[in-house]
Amino acid sequence: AGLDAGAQPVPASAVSPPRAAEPLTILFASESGNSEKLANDAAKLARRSGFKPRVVDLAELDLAELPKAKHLMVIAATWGEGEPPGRAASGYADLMGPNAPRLDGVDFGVLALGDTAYVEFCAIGKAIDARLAELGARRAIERVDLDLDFEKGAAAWIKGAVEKLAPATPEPQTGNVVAVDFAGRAGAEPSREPVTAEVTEHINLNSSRSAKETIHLALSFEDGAPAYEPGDSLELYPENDPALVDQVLKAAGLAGDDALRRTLLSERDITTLSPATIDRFAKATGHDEARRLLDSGEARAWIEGRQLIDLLETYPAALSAEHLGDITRPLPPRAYSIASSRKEVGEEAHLLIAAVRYATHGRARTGVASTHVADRTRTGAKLKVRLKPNRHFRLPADPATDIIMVGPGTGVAPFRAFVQERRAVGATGRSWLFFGDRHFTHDFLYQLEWQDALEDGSLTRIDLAFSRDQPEKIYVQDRIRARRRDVIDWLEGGASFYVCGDAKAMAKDVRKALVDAFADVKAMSPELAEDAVRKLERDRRYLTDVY
Ligand code: 2AM
Repeated sequence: AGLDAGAQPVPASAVSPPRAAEPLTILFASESGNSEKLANDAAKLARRSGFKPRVVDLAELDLAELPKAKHLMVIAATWGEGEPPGRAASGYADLMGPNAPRLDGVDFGVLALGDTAYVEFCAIGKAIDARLAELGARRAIERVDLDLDFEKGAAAWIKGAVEKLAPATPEPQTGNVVAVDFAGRAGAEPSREPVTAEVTEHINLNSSRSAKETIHLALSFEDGAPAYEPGDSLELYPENDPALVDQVLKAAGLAGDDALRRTLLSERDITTLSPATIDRFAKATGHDEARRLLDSGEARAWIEGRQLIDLLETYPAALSAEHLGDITRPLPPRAYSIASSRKEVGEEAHLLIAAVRYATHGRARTGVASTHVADRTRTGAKLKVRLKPNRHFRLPADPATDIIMVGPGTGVAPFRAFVQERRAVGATGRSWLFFGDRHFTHDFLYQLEWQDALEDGSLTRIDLAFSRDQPEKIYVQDRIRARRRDVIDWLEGGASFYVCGDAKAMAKDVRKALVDAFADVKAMSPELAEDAVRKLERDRRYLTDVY
């Protein structure tokens, strides 16, 4: 009882669906949990509308079952450069592949989540939408593609989809039926409301001679820390660089507009440039040249390494404040893996944030949230944060289970939480960390803590890969290869394997090293070795938190 704390009383008909409730399959493909949460929200709403919903992760889909779904709702995220969420990769490949079954008689609709900062915006949702139709399913609901600020659009799409798919003779509906709490305040889940945190520690863990700057941030909370678990993230609501805000205002011919300046500082995304941004810019300004850039097909190449300021300076136009509002999207929060366990740090949460700085097209660029923290936040400052649970990146339920953790750079953050947690509960399972960064002397994040952990036994073993301390690059995957016998031995003993950090290269290279390790140690064919890793993934013993 009381699970739906925020919901209104609902009529009995909606609480107990008719016996012949319509089955509804809600299929999701999720990386960071947004699609999964929406799928669960949709299920709640559908249940109240007389459906018998079944929520299925594309990562676990039995494709042969799909034709039996009469109603199919798909909520699919696109990850990085147009890729499916890692966990769902093989399920997605199967759906796209030649052995996918016919889906005649299935009604479907797709909700696509993505990020317009990437060129292949919502590519996976689009592809699934096309594929389902190709397999003979009937598109009952038009697809909608949503950017990072998806919450309202998603709630509206789900409500519309449930209504459209609803059985021909629906249960009598009242306003209460749709009064679902999309903010996810169900009693069983921790609060996901944004809260204010105070910075109590702000320490650069790299030495002053390092090229890197990685900030250890300790946050405290007036009303207690959000109820996070090791593996969860905190979303941080950043502010833009004031100097960049001023450049944007100047380029738009709006310097001196203080109200707009405040809005741009904390509410609008003034860095991301996408074809959609250029399109909105061309519409707002009637700028022919910007329109020609889009029409020429060169826009994607031009966007590479460029940001909104480049657009404004390349295609000068006098803009109104309203134009700027139309062109930019809301400033999204950035998620960081929590680096602490509440069992060790109490009502605090620790984050590990690497300052992002680089130069492209002759201009210095900075990561919005990371330099907000590194450059414009000090001890005593307030930050707005929100808990982002990640129930797919969890310690084994049994503390006697061994764990192998691979976390170079800031990827080590959740493993500090894991080790703290396992120390606090007196876990008996062994823990093995693979850490890497550039230089031992400058970049060994939390070095003393790992040494302590080795001493007190909460860390059994550490292997280090300092990439730039010798002429040739040495990475964590090279250490895994070198230790492959022990790695496979631990896995055969039931260990779970965790990877956190860079998604583009590192996570793929590490996975490949593990496949190769199986092939070599177990004298398996490459195909069987791949299957062995897939089995670990399916059994949730190979878990990733990558970005
Ligand atoms: P590099 O910067 O010398 O290339 C943390 O950022 C560490 O990850 C650094 O030592 C970095 O090395 C390393 N790194 C870069 N690319 C990697 C990859 N593909 N796989 C594993 N580690 C990588």
